[in-house]
Amino acid sequence: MTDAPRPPALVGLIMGSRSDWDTMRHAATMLDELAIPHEAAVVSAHRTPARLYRYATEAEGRGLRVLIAGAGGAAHLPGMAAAMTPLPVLGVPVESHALKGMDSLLSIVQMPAGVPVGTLAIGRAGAVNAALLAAAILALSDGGLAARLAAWRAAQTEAVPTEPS
Ligand code: RP5
Repeated sequence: MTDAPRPPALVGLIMGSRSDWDTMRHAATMLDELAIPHEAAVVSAHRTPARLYRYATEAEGRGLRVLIAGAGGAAHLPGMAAAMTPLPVLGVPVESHALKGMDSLLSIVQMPAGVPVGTLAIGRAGAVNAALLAAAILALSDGGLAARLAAWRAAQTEAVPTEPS
């Protein structure tokens, strides 16, 4: 028996380095939980600029609908991707060793007017929320996904205990 062909990716997860995967895997896990087809790639603004150019300029044509870009330090990846694609770009500041991700956050959030990046929190929370925000964007035109997202949120609410310990 052969595996069913995988549906084409709707979300592109990109990151500046393999070292970012420990953070960005949380976005991938959430996308998996919501059954959102996605792909992941290392695309560095500084070390592989030609790869970034190709990825960003081809993303929409390949069928991607949202990009999630994670980077740390001088985190130019989300902004440069946003400069080269009409797709919504969600930026995840990866926690850096030197400055605990403040450098990543400020690099990603402070975009000039006209080139928006939806900036999330530093680290795991940002990665998870980027996936949830991508899901909310896609759910606007996908009723099945809207239902899965609503169910996920209801389950989260249900799981919060009343007692502190
Ligand atoms: C950035 O530099 C990457 O996004 C990563 O967060 C940081 C460090 O990269 P490595 O030196 O670990 O490859 O471009």
